[in-house]
Amino acid sequence: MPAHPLDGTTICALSTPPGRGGVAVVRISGPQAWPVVDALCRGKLEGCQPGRAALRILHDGEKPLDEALLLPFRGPKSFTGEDIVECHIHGSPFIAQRLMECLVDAGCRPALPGEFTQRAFLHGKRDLAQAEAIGDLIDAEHAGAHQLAIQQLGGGFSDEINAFRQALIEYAALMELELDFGEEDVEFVDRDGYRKHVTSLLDRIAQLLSGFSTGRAIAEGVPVAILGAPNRGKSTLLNALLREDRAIVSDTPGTTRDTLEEVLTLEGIRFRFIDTAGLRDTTDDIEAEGIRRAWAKAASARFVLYLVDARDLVDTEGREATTREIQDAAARLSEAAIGLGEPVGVILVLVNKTDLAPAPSNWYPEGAEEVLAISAEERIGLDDLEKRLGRDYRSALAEDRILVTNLRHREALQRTRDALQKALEGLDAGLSGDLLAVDHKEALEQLGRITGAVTPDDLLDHIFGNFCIGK
Ligand SMILES: Nc1nc2c(ncn2[C@@H]2O[C@H](COP(=O)(O)OP(=O)(O)OP(=O)(O)O)[C@@H](O)[C@H]2O)c(=O)[nH]1
Ligand SMILES: [Mg+2]
Repeated sequence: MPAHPLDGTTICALSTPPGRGGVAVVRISGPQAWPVVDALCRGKLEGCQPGRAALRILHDGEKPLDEALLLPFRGPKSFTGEDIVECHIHGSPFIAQRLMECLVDAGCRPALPGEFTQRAFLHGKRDLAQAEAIGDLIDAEHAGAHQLAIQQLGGGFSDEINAFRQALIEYAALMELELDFGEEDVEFVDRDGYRKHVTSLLDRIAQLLSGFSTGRAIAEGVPVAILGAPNRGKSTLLNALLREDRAIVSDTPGTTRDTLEEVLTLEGIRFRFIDTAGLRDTTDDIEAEGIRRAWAKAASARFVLYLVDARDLVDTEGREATTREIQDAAARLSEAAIGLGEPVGVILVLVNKTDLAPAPSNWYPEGAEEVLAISAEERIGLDDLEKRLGRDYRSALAEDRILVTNLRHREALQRTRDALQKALEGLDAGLSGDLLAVDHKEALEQLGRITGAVTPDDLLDHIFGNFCIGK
């Protein structure tokens, strides 16, 4: 069980990655931050100005340990809201280790993961959603994830949640009044106004929730499944997209037996391309398992690239058979996605091997969103495919839309929605204010959990426990 973060202790941590480097930063936060470092540099910190760097010799007992650049801050004008000293030392693991030992000997405590950010939250420097965004920012490995985290850190999402809460708090107060005047049967809450307000709030929450899968896909990588009968060129396409000979390609149908997933970032959006086993009826158990996995991956993908062979589309009969095949696949995928409670992925039909036969014009099989002509082997049409895949995600990011990516936030929004819906039902049933207040307050509480206005301690420990030490 972590120590309580506001227990009056002074914490210290190496905030840069362990190991050798040009510079390492050791951070100290808490009431003893200044005096402890002051002692290490023999009384030469106290006179320093907060926010101004000072070059000082840090001592380890009698001996100099390092020449360090000290950056002191005075709370509340600091990241944590407490007194802080950052020691920028030379990046030697030995110096960092010794400095940490000296600090602990002087009464500091090594910080727990995320404890600096947790203190920032508890001192009101950041709300919870913003504090989580710091974690996401540190974890961001590609442009899309980075942009989402920066947006959330900016506080737009928190502002919106706070505005929701503010309006609900006013209604809650009026409901309380009705409770006080319970005997006299007066209504302080304007029922129509309340209904309108809650309905528009529900619309906005629905919008935020529907953006979740987009936000999540951007943060984690957009899953794109490559699907189709054997020999259509699925593995060739994966290799062509990756520009690397990753999957085995051969003209033997049934070459790919298992799913194979590779990550690729295209113009800032990260994709997870999944090559799958060719779909066909088979009596081979292993192949059948591969095909089952292919369907499962496709059902939860945001895009399904359904490959067909241009040579099968040269006559009407072939086109009709392929159309039926795609319709069946589309029906199967949408049923599976609904079963999973996921949005149905976009099916792009790729007419492959157009180096061998022309792609038919005016052929739009039902169930497919678009038809693109490509040659995986000759790398024809791949630019258009890449553009199409990134289009919606790039524009979602460009519009600066608020995209919920955090599961915890989604859950709180869902519970808010459920509670507000119940309140509306209660309103329709003519419930009195005190009864409405129960669901209404539940909605308020759930919203409050997002920004941390309402937070059980175990939730905080869970959130900050996933951070790195020193942040
Ligand atoms: N001419 C031509 N041949 C291609 C093209 N794409 C793939 N091929 C060939 O088609 C054959 C099958 O390719 P694969 O990529 O192994 O096909 P697959 O869909 O992965 O097949 P399975 O793994 O068996 O399901 C190979 O001989 C490829 O070289 C293309 O655009 N043009
Ligand atoms: Mg293959």
